[in-house]
Amino acid sequence: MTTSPFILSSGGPDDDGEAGVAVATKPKTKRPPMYKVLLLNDDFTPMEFVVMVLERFFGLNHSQAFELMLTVHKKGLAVAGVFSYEIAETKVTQVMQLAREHQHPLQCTMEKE
Ligand code: TYC
Repeated sequence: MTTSPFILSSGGPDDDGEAGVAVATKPKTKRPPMYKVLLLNDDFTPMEFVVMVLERFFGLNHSQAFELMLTVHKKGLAVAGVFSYEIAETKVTQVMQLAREHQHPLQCTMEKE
């Protein structure tokens, strides 16, 4: 967690010279929350289908996609990418729709980081 600097009012060309309580203002520059898109293992979805999904929707090259597919296969799940809420939701919808069209039980979910 990074800390933003505080701005203190005192001195400076705009100061009115009055004595008073120093006011500290925290600049509100909160980054938007990010979401992990998770791919879940199952016993039926073909490995090559998962590799194709990772290439098509997550921008991985073939060897990166194959490696991540194997991680899901062995560990049960893995993070396919981290995105803003809207982008993550779109990825999940795209994966689930394609899996349904091909009648594969592949599951894809999202989770706040
Ligand atoms: N376990 C599947 C199989 O052996 C392959 C697979 C990998 C399925 C990753 C889903 O998210 C997944 N055919």
